[in-house]
Amino acid sequence: MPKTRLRLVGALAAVLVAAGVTTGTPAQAHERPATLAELAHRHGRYFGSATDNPELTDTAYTSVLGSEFDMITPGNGMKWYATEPQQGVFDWTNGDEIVDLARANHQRVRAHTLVWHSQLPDWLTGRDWTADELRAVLKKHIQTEVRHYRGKVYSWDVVNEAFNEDGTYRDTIWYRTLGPGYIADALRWAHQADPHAKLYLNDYNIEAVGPKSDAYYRLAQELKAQRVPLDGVGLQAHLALQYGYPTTLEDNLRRFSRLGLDTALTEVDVRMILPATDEKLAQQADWYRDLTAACLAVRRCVGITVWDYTDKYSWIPAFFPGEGAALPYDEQLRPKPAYFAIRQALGGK
Ligand code: 9MR
Repeated sequence: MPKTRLRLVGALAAVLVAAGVTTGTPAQAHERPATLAELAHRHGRYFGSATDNPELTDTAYTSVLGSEFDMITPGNGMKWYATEPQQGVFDWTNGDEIVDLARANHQRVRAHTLVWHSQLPDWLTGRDWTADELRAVLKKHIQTEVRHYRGKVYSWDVVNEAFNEDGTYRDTIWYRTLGPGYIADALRWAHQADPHAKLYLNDYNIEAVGPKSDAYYRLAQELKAQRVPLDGVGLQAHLALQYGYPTTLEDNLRRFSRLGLDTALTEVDVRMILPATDEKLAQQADWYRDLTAACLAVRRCVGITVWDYTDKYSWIPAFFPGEGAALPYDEQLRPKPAYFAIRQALGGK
């Protein structure tokens, strides 16, 4: 095209853009700041939040949940006590409610959790089982639940919190009765039931390199060597200002990546001893910024999920009396310094 014609076309385009004619997107779309999900997406990551059924009647809450995040984890609705309250009787009410809401909001779901020692129904914990009986109970639970959500969830936390702090196996009904092989069995059964779901092991206090994360590293190596279908390791990241930041987080994520595994920060919160001061909130913001940057720095760290997004619905005050203020939004659903620090780490304004 000759130069003058080019200049004319350019000028015309500028006029049309100024008039809002050519872009096809409403002018507000450009003014609205990008959401955490959109910012994370630019890095090929997701940004998620846990939620729980009782909160879903709070429309101010669900409005932010539905817009700011692109991955949802049910905090309780898919746990054993909720999904198989009597042996062989399954109840999908709470899990389905969250999956349906996520679908309506075009969000994916990190499903949580199939094999855990906690929040089990009484029929399961209230009697003794032989290994054969318990194996059959576990297989049926896993396969029925995974099949129910087949094609509807991105991933499963298949086994949750299997190790002690010193890296030995946690003494649970599963380990005691079935031995350590229950983990490989659970992964294989889940994979049969939904071959496309990403299968994770998930735990807390494994953000830093240390005895507990070493145990996961060794187990992951073994499982990979045996071709057990393991896709990722979830680092819960329930952090506390008074215990210090896990400075080896990035190295730790990287060593799992090198094994050919995905990693994710799955239940992030950063609690503090109350009252929350400006200083503590600023330190908390630094931690959120740093952990976000650590995930972005490691190729196979696929995303970050906060363990609910607002202090209004955090689990912390009930479990750690005198502590709280752990999440990026305060109890009035106002973004805190931590929220802006995450945005900054994600390259947003
Ligand atoms: O957020 C969950 C809370 O509502 C429950 O009361 C609690 C019971 O243990 O479980 C919470 O979620 C846990 C998650 O399932 C596994 N990692 C630790 C989380 C916080 O306890």
